[in-house]
Parts: sequence; structure tokens; C-alpha cells
Amino acid sequence: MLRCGRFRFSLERPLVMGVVNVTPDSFHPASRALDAEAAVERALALFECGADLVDVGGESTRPGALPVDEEEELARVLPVIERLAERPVSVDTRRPRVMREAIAAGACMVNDVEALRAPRALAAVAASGAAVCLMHMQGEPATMQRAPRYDDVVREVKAFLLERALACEAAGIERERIVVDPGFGFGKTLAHNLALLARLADIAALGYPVLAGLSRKSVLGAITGRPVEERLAASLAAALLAAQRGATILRVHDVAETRDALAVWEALGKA
Ligand code: HH2
Repeated sequence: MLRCGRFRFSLERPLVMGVVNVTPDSFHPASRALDAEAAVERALALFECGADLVDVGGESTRPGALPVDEEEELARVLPVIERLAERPVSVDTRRPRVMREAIAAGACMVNDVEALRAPRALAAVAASGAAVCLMHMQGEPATMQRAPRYDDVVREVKAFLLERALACEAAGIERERIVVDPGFGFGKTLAHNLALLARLADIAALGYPVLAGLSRKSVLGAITGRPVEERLAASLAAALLAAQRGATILRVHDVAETRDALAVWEALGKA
């Protein structure tokens, strides 16, 4: 069971998290909404397609992205979250103030690519009933793809996630509110990403729900040779493989298609 504020999710079947980026520069153009109106419309459409959660972000973390000013990030995400407050909405942010204000506006989950490492981030979530997704990233978005290095990527990512999950529990964030994520594409080469996907079950063995975000990412471009607009089929394959290896939340741009792919797998008894 995953507890996200006033929402409860059974994890017997994978959850689908749809992506809404209130940014002009997110790596997948179709995920971008240039204003609150467009973002709310996209979010409602994703719920309509069967999203269990919608993740709203105001800062791109694609490789090479530069940080957005805090006021600007707040101005992008808060009006959207306020208007979706009846629904399960997660906020994709690294900033404690954005976490606090987004939760006050109705967000039930904080999705942090820095795994609550910013000062006061742990306290911001602990003081609420919101869930948290702790993601692994080596380095910073601006430079993370220059020279990622690991001795054993799976062991190192797993150790990091366990350390952050235990830090959350020590800060008062209960286990049922914690999700972990290996952070596909965040300071990882193709080989690192493939090793993490192949051994995702090792990460699931930590005992926390695992979120996998592979949708349309460059790892899929490297495998198929296709640009971001043409990576739907590869994204569906990756989502299914992640679910088969124990991912219980799939963060995707294409909710309806992912739901259909999961339905076929579930009809087979998840064999
Ligand atoms: N990937 C992106 C952003 N946030 N959060 C988690 N937990 N896991 C991910 O894999 C993840 C994430 C990148 O995707 P997107 O938000 O579509 O792109 P951008 O960062 O360019 O806005």
C-alpha cells in the first residue's frame, strides 16, 4: 500500500503516473504546457486516459538543463496544482519551498530527483502526509551526462536509495509514504541504464515501491536510433519490462497506450 496524503493506492497492479511539464524546454515537446490552462487540460486528459497520478513539474531536468528561478518555478506549478487539488497530483521539484507550497495547494506526493538531499527538504515532507519519490542521480542535470562513472551501478544506486529511504524514516516519513527510483538517464550511460533495467528486481528487493521513468528517454533513442517523437513503441516495451521486474509506478508521457500494454500483460497473469 502506498499512502499519498489523503489517497491510498494498492500496489497489486502497477500504477501509471502521467507527466505534465509546465516548461518551455522539457525534452519531449508533447509533454510541455506553456501556461496553467494548457497544463490543467493536459492533466485532466491524462486522468481521463487512466492515469493514477499526474506529476506536475516546473523545471526541466533533461541533460544540460539549467536551473529555473524559484519564483518562476512556483508561478508555473502552483496554479496547476490548485486547480487539480481534488486529484492525486505529485510535484516534481528539488526545492523545499516549492514542496511545502505545492503540498499546501493540494499535492499528495513530492517527486524529487535529488532524493530530499536539499537542506530542509526532509522536514518539508515529514511535516505533511505526502508521499515522496526518492530518485538517484549522479551529478547535476547541467553536467551529469559528461562522464558518468560507477564501479557497480546497481550496487551503488541501491545503496544510495536505501540510505535516503532510511534518512526519510529517521525524519518521520513512514515507510508507506516512500517510493524509490533508480533515475534512468540521470548521470548514466546506456550500459548503466540497461544494467539497472535488467536488475530492477534487485532494487525492488529493498522492499519499497519502485518507480521507473524510461518514457521516451535517450536510452531508447540509442537503442532504436529514433528521435523523441518516435519512441512510443520503445517506451511501451520498456514500461512492460520494468513492470515485469517489479516496478510498481510507471512514469510515462503516453498514459492510454501504457495502460493498454499493461492490460495485455495483466490478462496473461503477468507471466
Ligand atoms: N524523469 C524526468 C523527470 N523527473 N522523476 C523521476 N522520479 N524519475 C524520472 O525518471 C524522471 C523524473 C525526465 O522526464 P520529463 O519530466 O518528461 O523531462 P524534463 O526533465 O525535460 O522536463
